Amino acid sequence: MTPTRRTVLGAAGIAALAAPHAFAQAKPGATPGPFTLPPLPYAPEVNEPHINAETMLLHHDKHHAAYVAALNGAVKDHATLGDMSLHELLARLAEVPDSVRAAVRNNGGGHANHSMFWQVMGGQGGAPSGELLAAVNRDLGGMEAMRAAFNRMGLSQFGSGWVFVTVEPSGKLGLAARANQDTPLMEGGRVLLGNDVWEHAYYLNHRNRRADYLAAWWNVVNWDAVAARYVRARAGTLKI
Ligand code: MN3
Repeated sequence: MTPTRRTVLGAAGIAALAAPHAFAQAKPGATPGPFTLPPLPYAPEVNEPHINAETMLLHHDKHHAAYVAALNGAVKDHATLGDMSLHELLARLAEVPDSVRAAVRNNGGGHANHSMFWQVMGGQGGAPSGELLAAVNRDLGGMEAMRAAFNRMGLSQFGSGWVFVTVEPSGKLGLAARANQDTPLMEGGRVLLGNDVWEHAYYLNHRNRRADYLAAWWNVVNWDAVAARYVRARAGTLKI
C-alpha cells in the first residue's frame, strides 16, 4: 500500500470524491453501472449431463446477474469504487466504506467467482499437460490426489461456499475453501480454477447430493482454458 493510494482510497477520500451523477454518463440501454455480466462463453447445454442447461441458465442469467446488479448498486454513490477493477476492489476491501463493505464483499466476490467459474468449464474433463500437470504433480500430489482433496474440502464446506485451486506468481498451486462468496482474491491471491458448492449450482441435477456434483464437475473442466489461466498467472496478468 503506497501513501498515495491510501490517500485516494481512504474512507474520507472516497466520500469527498464520490460523484452522485456518475451514472448520467452511462449509455442508454447499457448496464447501469461499472460492472457487467460477462456472457456465458459456450452454449448452456455443453456441460450436460453433469450440469444441465436449466441450471446453467438460471445460474448465469439470474444468480450471477443479481450479484452484478447488487455490486453496481453498492458502488453507485462511491465513484472511486466503481473506477476500480474488480480484483483491486476485492483486494482492498478494508478501504471500502463500512456502509457498503459487506455488499461489495458478497456481490463483488460473487461476480469474480462466477466470472472465473464459467471460464473453467465447458470442457471435457481429463487432465492438463506440460507445465500445469507438472505443477499439479509437484504441489498437489497428482491429479487423483488433487481431485480427492478438493472434493473433500467442497463437501466439508458447511453451507454455501467455494473450493479453489490457487496459484502463485511462481506457479505454485494450493487448495483453498471459502464460505459464501469469499475468494482468495480478497487476500491478494489468485485462483486457477474453482467450484461453486452453493446448492443453486447443483440442486436441479443432483438434488442434495453434493458429493455426486463435486465428482461429476471434473468431467466439464476445460483444461485448455485452465492452462491458459496458468500461463497468465505466471505472467502476472491473471486478475479474476
Ligand atoms: Mn453460484
